[in-house]
Amino acid sequence: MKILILGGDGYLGWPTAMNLAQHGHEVVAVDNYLRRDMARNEDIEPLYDLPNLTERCRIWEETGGKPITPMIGNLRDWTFVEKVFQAASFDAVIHYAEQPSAPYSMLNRQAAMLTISNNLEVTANCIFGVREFCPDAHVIKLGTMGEYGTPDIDIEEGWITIDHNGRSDKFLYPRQAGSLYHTTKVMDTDLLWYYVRMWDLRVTDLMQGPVYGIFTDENRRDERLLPHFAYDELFGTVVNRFITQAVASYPLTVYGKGGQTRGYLDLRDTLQCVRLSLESPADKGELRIFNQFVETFSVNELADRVQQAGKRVGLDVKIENLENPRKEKEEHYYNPKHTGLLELGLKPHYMSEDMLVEMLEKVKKHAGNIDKHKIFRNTKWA
Ligand code: USQ
Repeated sequence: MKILILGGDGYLGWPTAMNLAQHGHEVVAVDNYLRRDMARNEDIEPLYDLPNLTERCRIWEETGGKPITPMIGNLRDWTFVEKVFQAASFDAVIHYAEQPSAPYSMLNRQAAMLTISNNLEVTANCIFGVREFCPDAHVIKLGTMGEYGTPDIDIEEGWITIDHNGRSDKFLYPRQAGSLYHTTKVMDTDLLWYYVRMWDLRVTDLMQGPVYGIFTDENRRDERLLPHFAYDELFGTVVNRFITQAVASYPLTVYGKGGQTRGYLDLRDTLQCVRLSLESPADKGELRIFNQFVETFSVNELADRVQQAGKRVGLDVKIENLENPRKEKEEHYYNPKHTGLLELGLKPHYMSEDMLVEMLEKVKKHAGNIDKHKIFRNTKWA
């Protein structure tokens, strides 16, 4: 298939590009380095430096990978969007090109506006690009489990049938996001659903939980092919942060009571889920929704697992319950369904101690780059 990846430089975009190229697909990867620029502007360094997207495509090909074509530009700019969509007649468009951080979106008005404008404009441009240049293409949109929030009832896979006053109809499952970032993802879903109804687009919306991990089948051959690895409060997801904190002898930053429960997955499973969705596309006029995670953990459980894994590499990991900078439920019911991707053939990589130990060992090699001041900045959400 000819595949367009929007946001091809990111933590998920770059591993996806390599994985799909390796599986024989023709890949064009687009990015404007928004994520790198935002981090630089906030004085945040990643754990290790990485070459830019164009360089990484070159290194990938030099080390035996099948070609990935990079395109650098801003997808909010329609002239650039036209150029991108004219690069090939695409069978699928994978849309990751968003400001991806919940804490960043809560920083201040400017960060909020960037999140709203970027995420909604790029999603709209993606929809208009597909409609104009490849109306049969399958759009795979990275959504988030955070769209549902933490309701006190079971979370369905995207849709719910409601019986009301003796009549019944099917609706998008109620969404009540906990951050502005997550709210823009709710709005993305609404935009996509609207244009699925208007223009018969074919769309898969992947409601993904927090991802962890570094290694994939494609990046072990060369350090420069690794994904971005963030450990700071704004861009690091919780498991990657805890691993780094363990290495830096910084007590694991459990927010509040630590009962916050989410559905987690290994980076390698993101790649599987996207590829499985791609290879069995949604129908025309269908908004298909999958809940994309493999197992649920509370923050306390994650901290305990990292502490245990730390023992194996000689680390005495401490855990600290900090006053929660976020406004979220710290003890709650959480039972989201997630059978759709398993039915498509997903073979989960469950969180193992071996995997955590491998991450700890990798991060240890870069321990000299960890800046402890960047771990916790206490940005209040409310
Ligand atoms: N947490 C801590 N300590 C920390 C960091 C986080 O206790 O040092 C807690 C948070 O309060 C939260 C949970 O861990 O309850 C997960 O936080 P996270 O930062 O790993 O994930 P989140 O901010 O929700 O966002 C991440 C990705 C986002 C994606 C989302 C999926 O950055 O792009 O959409 O995971 S989900 O959480 O299911 O909405």
